[in-house]
Amino acid sequence: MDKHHISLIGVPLDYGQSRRGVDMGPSAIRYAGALKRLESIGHTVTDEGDIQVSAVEKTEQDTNLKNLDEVVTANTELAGKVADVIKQGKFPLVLGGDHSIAIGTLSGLSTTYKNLGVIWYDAHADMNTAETSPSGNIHGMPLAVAMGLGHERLVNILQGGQKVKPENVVIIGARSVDPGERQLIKEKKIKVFTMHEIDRDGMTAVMNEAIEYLRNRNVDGVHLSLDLDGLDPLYTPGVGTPVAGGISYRESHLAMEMLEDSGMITSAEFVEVNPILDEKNKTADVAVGLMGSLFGEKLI
Ligand code: B3U
Ligand code: MN
Ligand code: MN
Repeated sequence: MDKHHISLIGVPLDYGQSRRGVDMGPSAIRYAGALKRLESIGHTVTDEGDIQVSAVEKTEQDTNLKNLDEVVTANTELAGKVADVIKQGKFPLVLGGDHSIAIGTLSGLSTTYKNLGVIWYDAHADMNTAETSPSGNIHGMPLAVAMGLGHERLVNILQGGQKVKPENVVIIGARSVDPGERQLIKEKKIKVFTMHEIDRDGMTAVMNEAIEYLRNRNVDGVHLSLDLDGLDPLYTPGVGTPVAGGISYRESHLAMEMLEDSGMITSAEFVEVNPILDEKNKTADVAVGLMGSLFGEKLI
């Protein structure tokens, strides 16, 4: 995989949650200058355009897997696209869209990576299933699905079974975890750095430990799944489910720089940017800034 040849894939999907507007995330991130920013660092960038998502108005559904059909359709297409991009040796950089798109991204990645590491940068654990979800929103389920848990139509996208091993997952920034997720984290012994560890040990120690942990797992690639609500809503107000007390702007840049220095990241996605809830595209600007750090932009 050539980190210097990046493929941008937009996924204008908002069916994985209940607030409209996150489907405009890819446009907002492009508008904030993602392409130019990455090119200015010296990378070659191909914009693959957007995955097709039907724009039908949602109706209220009494189900614990809201908009399942739409989420499955878009993620199936995304998975195929991601699989193609890696086969061409390019770095997939996926722009959300709500976090349910990680289901497609990870399915696509699993065609090549057999021992993939995942860094889940998020206020939430996204490890619910239809049985444990308090909302029925699929964006709260993708990490469980990637581990092979959840509705079969989600688990079987592209190919059946587990796409990511629980012991290869590191969650960073968690501070809003549901009871069912907490149980699953314990059962699967997931490595989680909550805000407690970040406050107590500092981001440098947390990232060093996360990188070391994944190295010891002998992963054949590492996917960064970055939910902008991992940061404090002071910096990224344009997200559907903001949670106070989050990771700072500076800690996040440091984390991205340390991941770049580690040389281990082989794919990434930036999700949950909702321009309707945002203040002058601030959240998309932060996303693009973080991409700069992740792809090697230097301060001097
Ligand atoms: N855990 C809750 C809330 C949530 C998950 N992901 C986001 N919000 N962004 C749920 O609905 O599963
Ligand atoms: Mn998330
Ligand atoms: Mn989240």
